[in-house]
Amino acid sequence: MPISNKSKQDVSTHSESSDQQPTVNKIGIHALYAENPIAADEQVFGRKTDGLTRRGFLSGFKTLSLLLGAEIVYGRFMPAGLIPAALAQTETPFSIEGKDGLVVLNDRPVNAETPAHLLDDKITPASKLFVRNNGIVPEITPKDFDENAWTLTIEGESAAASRTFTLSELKANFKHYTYQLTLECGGNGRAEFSPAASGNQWTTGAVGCPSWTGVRLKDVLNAVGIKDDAVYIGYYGEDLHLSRTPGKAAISRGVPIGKALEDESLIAFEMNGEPLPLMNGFPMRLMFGGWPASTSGKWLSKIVIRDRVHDGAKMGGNAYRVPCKPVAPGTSVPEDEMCIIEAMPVKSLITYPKSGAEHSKGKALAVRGHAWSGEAEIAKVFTSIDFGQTWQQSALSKPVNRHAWQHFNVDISFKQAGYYEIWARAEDANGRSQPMVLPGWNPKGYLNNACHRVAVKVV
Ligand SMILES: Nc1nc2c(c(=O)[nH]1)N[C@H]1C(S)=C(S)[C@@H](COP(=O)(O)O)O[C@H]1N2
Ligand SMILES: [Mo]
Repeated sequence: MPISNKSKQDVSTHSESSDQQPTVNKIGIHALYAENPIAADEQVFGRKTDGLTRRGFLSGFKTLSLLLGAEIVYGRFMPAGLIPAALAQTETPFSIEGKDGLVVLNDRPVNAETPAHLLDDKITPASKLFVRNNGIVPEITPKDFDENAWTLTIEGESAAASRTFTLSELKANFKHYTYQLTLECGGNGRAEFSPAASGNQWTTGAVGCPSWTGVRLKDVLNAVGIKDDAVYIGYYGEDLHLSRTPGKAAISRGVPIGKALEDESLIAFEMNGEPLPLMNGFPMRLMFGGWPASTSGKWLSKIVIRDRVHDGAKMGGNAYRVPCKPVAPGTSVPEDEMCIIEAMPVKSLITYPKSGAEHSKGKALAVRGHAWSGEAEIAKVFTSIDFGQTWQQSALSKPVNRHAWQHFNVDISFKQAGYYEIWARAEDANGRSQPMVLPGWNPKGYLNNACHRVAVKVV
């Protein structure tokens, strides 16, 4: 299975110091591991593990250590079939106006993610927020933009009336609120699924947590009037379907009315005190913190209040839905056994050090990152440097508001020089945590909240 995605790291870039077989050069390391992780271990690194524990090394320890440039100190615990974190990162620079250091996954439509170390800020700057477009970005010129010319219409079976507001009216007639809200694509982490899931091969960077200013969706919906039978809202934006068919939506998703009426659910027109970047939905978008970002409609022009689950584009089939009950990898699941993704699961990201960093043995390494969950506040974050054998609890901040990510930091000491992986694992107030390996397989590769891993070479 050849892969064409240019962000996939080709093993050939690491081949100089190793004795790999030539076939490896034709296929990316993720694809190779996705096909058969144990065979990939052997093919790439000559690695064999204990058949019972599936950890450690019967062979290949030297090759892999050589490739990583240091001895794998906790090698006896290293799980089989796991791409070393040092080799799993992607590094293709991307340039779109106003974005800095993002990695391109696709340019038609534009999709770009942020390398973990560039998400180090507590409040994600606009230049570091990922971009996920399903269609063609509307032709709007943010400079000299006329706020009287952009309208938002509220209608639908369960709207008491149909009303249209200009952006200036929305800004003038409703109170403004500011919240820091986590925006994460439901497919963040998809690259690791096996069998491989189609779609953008996000690694860890389809997430960010800027500060958003706007009006409360509930204030606007209540001003129009919500009928008693309302169950859902749906959005429409001004982007075009890739086919450029007039009137055909690229995406039109929504949330249950309960989520729509939360205080933090916004019609947002500012990110970090500035107008939204065009790519992130200028001049206004929905913002539902902690839910799949596909619910946060960009270039917003219409909201429908529905008496049934919204049935717009990408609400059905395998789109943003997962099997209601766990299934074996590769299973084909009937429509009626698929459930819409609601809150995103517990997750964390190490933003310092950058994976692959060198650190000197003499001093402790100050590790930091963020943790979040769409369901509940994060209660604890742990890190491990021995492939999950032991865990150290880190310091953790409170969220500035509901659905904002939290920050953790911990000083880690290393007794011996060598190759290490730092793993992070968060746990929320309901006791829900992150798996160390891939969670439940689903056809489109959503909801991968496996522990984040970064490589560190201690010298
Ligand atoms: N109108 C519109 N809204 C949209 C999309 C889109 O393609 N069109 N993509 C959705 C998806 S799948 C995601 S992950 C987020 C991405 O938001 P961002 O590009 O601001 O990071 O926007 C959501 N809202
Ligand atoms: Mo998404």
